[in-house]
Amino acid sequence: MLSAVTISLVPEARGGPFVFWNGLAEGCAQAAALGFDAVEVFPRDASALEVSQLRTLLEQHRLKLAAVGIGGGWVAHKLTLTQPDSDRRGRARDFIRGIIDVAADFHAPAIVGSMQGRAEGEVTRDQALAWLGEGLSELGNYAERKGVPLLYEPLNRYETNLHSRLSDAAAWIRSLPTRNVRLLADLFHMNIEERELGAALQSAGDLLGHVHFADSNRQAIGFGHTDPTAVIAVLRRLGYQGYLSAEILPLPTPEAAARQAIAAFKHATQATPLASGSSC
Ligand code: LER
Ligand code: MN
Repeated sequence: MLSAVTISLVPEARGGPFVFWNGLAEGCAQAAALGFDAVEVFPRDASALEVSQLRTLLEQHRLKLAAVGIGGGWVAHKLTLTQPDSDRRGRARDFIRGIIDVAADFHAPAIVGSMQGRAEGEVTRDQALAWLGEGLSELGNYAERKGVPLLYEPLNRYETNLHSRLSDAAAWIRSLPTRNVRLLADLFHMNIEERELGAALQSAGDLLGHVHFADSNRQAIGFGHTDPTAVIAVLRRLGYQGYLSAEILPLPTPEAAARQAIAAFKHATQATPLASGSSC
């Protein structure tokens, strides 16, 4: 398993669960200094991502790109795959294709989280799921042609009413006419929605494509009350070799959050003792 830490490039997302906020250069330098394997980047849109700068920084710091979040499409542009206006749904797909193009150049997947939207107003849940399924199928196949999976992330009930549990989402994804959508398991959302983290991860099985490594209070693992032991045990049983990515609040400071996240990752995956001052 590999470690990753988040960098947000979206000013409108301030207050959100991302560790580094001061640009790619500073975020990559700090991630590398702390020993992360990769960064997960949250751009405003595809055109706002400085691809050549990112490539240089990743090479310079020997980092990989773990994934690219597409939530900027919702936060900054108010687009989702399930809006009643077909023109806006089309623009949402275009937006996501743009991110897939950029991410695929780095062999990284794009993440459909908040751009899944929700059923509300005139849009029933069945209708929203039909639109979401069409969107993910088309975009999943598009990503497949680029050689990368597409990640779909169930969110807690306060963020979506479409899929909030991994087992429901897994069954639904298996019913779609694409074989290229994988599940993102965010331990923060799961702490709200799942009866038991290990069993939920097990239900995702080989669909599991990415993990957001966040504690119950959305801080670094060890700052809340999640016991990562069972999580890691199940991930090992599943043969999961992907990322545990710290999509967490930058608390008490970005550096302290990142330091705790990498200490907890090493402790959980390599049985490394935690540095004094850390807990988990
Ligand atoms: C995105 O990865 C996520 O977890 C959402 O809660 C974004 O707010
Ligand atoms: Mn997440």
